[in-house]
Amino acid sequence: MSTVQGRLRIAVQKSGRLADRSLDLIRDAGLKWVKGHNDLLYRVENYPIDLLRVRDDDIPTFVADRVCDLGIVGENVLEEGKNGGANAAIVMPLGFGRCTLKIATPPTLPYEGPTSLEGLRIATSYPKILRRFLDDNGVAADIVTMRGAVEVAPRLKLAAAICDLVSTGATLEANGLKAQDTVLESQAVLIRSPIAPEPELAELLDSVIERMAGVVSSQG
Ligand code: PRT
Ligand code: ZN
Repeated sequence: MSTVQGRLRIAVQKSGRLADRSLDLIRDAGLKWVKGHNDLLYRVENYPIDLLRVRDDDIPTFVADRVCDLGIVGENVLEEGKNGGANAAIVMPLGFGRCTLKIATPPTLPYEGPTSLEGLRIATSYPKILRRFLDDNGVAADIVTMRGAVEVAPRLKLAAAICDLVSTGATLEANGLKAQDTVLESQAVLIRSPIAPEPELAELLDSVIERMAGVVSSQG
């Protein structure tokens, strides 16, 4: 899918945990946008660039297909979205949106490592990443995919354990669950399309990436 429009596009989360920090980074890199009457698209005034504001889950596909040239998304979403084809590539980690995808268990389940999950049902919003973790550890277990509220699954007897994102740990604690093994460490990353932009935009793309890298490194 090529977009012959003479403008670069950057995909950012419309609202949620990464939305504000993503726009901060883009602003600090020197891009000035105006909010259009169209909520989906913010137009950058000082460069031929548009910001596409979407659900984070859509960002890897948009960037893989070059609907957008760049995107900002959590590594967890990027990993889960990989489809075996030409995927978006990570340009650099951005140092925000940090979290850890963890196995967590109720006190009634003795846990001594991944093999303790053998034959059990595990609830998660990240079935592909969890399956790879289980396979890597030689564990056969059932996965129940839930869109949200994964932490209530053990109480509802939907699953014996869960695999969910953790940042402060407050959600696990409130639900009487204990964090166990780490399945994936994640943070927001800048991704770029495997498909090059029109030649006249290539230099601009490189310079935007360079300026974002400068902002990230200045933040330590
Ligand atoms: O609407 P859209 O689909 O765009 O947003 P979303 O609801 O799918 O995602 P959102 O905004 O919740 O999160 C966006 C990204 O932020 C995630 O993909 C992660 O990369 C990152 N992130 C960082 C987190 C967390 N920290 C986090 N704590 N995403 C989710 N959580 C949830 C977690 O699932 C659990 O429910 O927060 C709860 C745990 O938090 P603590 O602090 O209690 O441990
Ligand atoms: Zn999402």
